[in-house]
Amino acid sequence: LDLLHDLEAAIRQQQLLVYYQPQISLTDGAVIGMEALLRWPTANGQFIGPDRFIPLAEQSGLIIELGDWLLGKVCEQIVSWRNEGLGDLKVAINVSMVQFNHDTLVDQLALRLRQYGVKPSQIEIEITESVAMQTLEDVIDTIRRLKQLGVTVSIDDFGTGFSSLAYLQKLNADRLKIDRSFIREIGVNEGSLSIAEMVINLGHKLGIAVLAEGVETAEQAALLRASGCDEAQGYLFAKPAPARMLGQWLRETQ
Ligand code: G
Ligand code: G
Ligand code: G
Ligand code: MN
Ligand code: NA
Repeated sequence: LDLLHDLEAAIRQQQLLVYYQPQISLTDGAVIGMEALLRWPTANGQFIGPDRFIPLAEQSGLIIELGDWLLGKVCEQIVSWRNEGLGDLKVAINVSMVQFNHDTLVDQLALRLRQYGVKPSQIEIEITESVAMQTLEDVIDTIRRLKQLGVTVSIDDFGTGFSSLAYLQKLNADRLKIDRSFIREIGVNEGSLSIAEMVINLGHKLGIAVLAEGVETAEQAALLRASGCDEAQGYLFAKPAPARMLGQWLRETQ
């Protein structure tokens, strides 16, 4: 309860930070987007991780306000990168179960996009496989409305849930993100690359792009590329960092 109080204060006082991590095409090395990741710095110079405060924000309902704040910040950043001559970058935003199920999600997005002059195609909504496995008709309908608005949708942490092929096809997502736990074991145990290959083939059969999360070594990237994986994200390319550092990284690498 104390932590929730602190979180409310931190949001009100604009103390939360948005870090960004690039997503890279394995075909040509181009940046296809950035994932926005929340950070809560504390007075002693350490961070409280989103794994701790997002569930708290969800239980209290604060997540709706926090999500709207993040969306505003991300739009502001997209405009700022554009003004710096870095082009129209795309940003992926994580949306939790409570946010995804809240009836204002699509309207909130439409409003912010218009307010900041950001194209809908510059936003991707990441939902976890567990969110995607709730009441089928509702999930399909929300994804349909998001796509109608023009934003894209990815399924995060893919492989940790139990979606079927038929189910995935109905969801009509734009991207599958292979969970980090499988990528970590590539080169260590045989089964992990097989699982990654199955997800890649599954995605491609359905016309969905596939991104590997948590790529840390050149060997992992090479094996994934050879297996037809479209995109990757991970420490090998860049760690999540504040926007100005990403701007610098973009100017140096692209
Ligand atoms: O960046 P890190 O590995 O610490 O993130 C831990 C978890 O927190 C990840 O599952 C990530 O999706 C989630 N997360 C990070 N930022 C946000 C956010 O803005 N909203 C939601 N709902 N989850 C987030
Ligand atoms: O063009 P289309 O919307 O079908 O593409 C969806 C995504 O699937 C693209 O981003 C593309 O990168 C990815 N993709 C990569 N390889 C293949 C493939 O062999 N077959 C299909 N259908 N899609 C692929
Ligand atoms: O669940 P989600 O995929 O949204 O969360 C991504 C999380 O993975 C973030 O917390 C981010 O900090 C972390 N991450 C990103 N790249 C790597 C990586 O290469 N290795 C590890 N261990 N974690 C990573
Ligand atoms: Mn994510
Ligand atoms: Na993930």
